[in-house]
Amino acid sequence: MDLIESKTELSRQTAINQLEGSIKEKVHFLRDELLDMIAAIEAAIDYPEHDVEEETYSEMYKRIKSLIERINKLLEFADTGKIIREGVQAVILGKPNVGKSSLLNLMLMEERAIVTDIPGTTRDTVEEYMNFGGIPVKIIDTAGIRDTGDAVEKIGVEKSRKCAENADIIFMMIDASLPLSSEDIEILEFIKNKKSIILVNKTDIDNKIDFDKLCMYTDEKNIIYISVKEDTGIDKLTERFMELFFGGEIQTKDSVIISNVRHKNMLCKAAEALERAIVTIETRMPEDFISMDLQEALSALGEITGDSVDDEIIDRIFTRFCLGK
Ligand SMILES: Nc1nc2c(ncn2[C@@H]2O[C@H](COP(=O)(O)OP(=O)(O)OP(=O)(O)O)[C@@H](O)[C@H]2O)c(=O)[nH]1
Ligand SMILES: [Mg+2]
Repeated sequence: MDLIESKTELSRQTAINQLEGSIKEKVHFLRDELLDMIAAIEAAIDYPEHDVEEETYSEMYKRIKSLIERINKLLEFADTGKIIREGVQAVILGKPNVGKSSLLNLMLMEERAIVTDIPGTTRDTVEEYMNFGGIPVKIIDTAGIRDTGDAVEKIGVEKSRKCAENADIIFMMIDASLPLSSEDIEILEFIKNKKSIILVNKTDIDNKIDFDKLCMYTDEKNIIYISVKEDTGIDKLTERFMELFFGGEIQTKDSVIISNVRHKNMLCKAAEALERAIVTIETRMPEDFISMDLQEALSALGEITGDSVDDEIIDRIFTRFCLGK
């Protein structure tokens, strides 16, 4: 199963749900094992007079190592992007020849789309997935928008518009070496009430763009001067994009993404806590220190499955060791 191959919205959603479900299930098993270990340690600490199965340091060491390995597997899975493939949809929009495909190539660091100085080069949308400032992004290059008699180009232009309608954010590009044209204005009007960043490109040639006029269409913080050719200003774009995203201003239709990014963070947190437990064991610190590290991992994983820690441990000690009964 691959999210990219999911052609329809329904199958894509199903794919995501299955993925979510299978991750939760795996995390649930990890937690179960952690709970067992914590219960054993706590029982040994709290009720030394009872005959509690004694977990040896080396057995715990092995079990924790195996847990770390399994968490890292899940993280690998996250890193290959299957979880985060359906990230923020960012669409590069603009009239022909402003440098849209050049920007896509620069961001991906590969010659993904054809670039020429002939307006109307890109005829169809080009989609790729990338990590942009740590945020999973589906970046879409589009055919330059203009009135055209060419039947194929016309379809492409129509598709560009549709794509922009569905975008979480639009990167609208204009050419700084030319004054604003009616084509630019038409697109600016189109993006006016949409979340967008205006990229003034080709600043290595000239800047003929009236800044005040652009401010009529967006907040000035969303106007960024770049040169794709000289690779300048892209850092500012990344910065602004991150600001908008983390400020909650970019609304993804896919709330699942956020939770997946969160899942990933929680898995990392759990792995870190377990690594600390390993060190604790290696340095032969008292058992309650190990328990603390394990509980931290348990609580991080609980953020994914929606379980809280407190009562669980007590319950587990009683069910497993039948203490105090
Ligand atoms: N001087 C300069 N030229 C650039 C810059 N960015 C792109 N170009 C050139 O502008 C021309 C058009 O670039 P493309 O990336 O194909 O433009 P596009 O917007 O994708 O064009 P369409 O696909 O026709 O809509 C090419 O010759 C690029 O090399 C820039 O920052 N500075
Ligand atoms: Mg192009």
